[in-house]
Amino acid sequence: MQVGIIMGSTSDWPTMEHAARTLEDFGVAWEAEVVSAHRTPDKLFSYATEARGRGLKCIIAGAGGAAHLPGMTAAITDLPVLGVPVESHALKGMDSLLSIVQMPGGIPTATFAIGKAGAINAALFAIAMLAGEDAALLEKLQAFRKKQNETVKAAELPALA
Ligand code: RP5
Repeated sequence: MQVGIIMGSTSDWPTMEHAARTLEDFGVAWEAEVVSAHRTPDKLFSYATEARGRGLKCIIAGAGGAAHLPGMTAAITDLPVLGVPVESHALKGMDSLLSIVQMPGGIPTATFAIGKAGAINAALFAIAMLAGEDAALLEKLQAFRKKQNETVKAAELPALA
């Protein structure tokens, strides 16, 4: 596996599956697991400790509310950790965002947008990192960006009602 996707709860999967789908579309090998910083701290410790040795190149971690999973993962492993704030019911993900982004100096955790866009962008960011040493993957990323550019330019606005 190249990219590990972890999340605090099965309830995060509808958001985090967008990261998995994006990696899948680019042919990047991924795995996904529920690893809760609060409910299964022992699993978090072993997952983060073993990640580099198992060959993972980075970890995408999604969590909502008191979203300590990305930061705690980054505290344990020296792999790049890409944090996705999952939209919470009570505070719409602002709690998740602030929990992930406000890391103390010394333990960097990349932070993406709340929800689906963040999950997709975390995967694209992981792909961009991996593409530095993978010419075929770089070609796919460039083709994706070119197609996106063309699609947006070709889009037409609806007529007035
Ligand atoms: C966090 O608490 C999870 O990441 C999830 O976003 C949130 C709620 O979890 P559940 O109560 O739905 O399991 O740890």
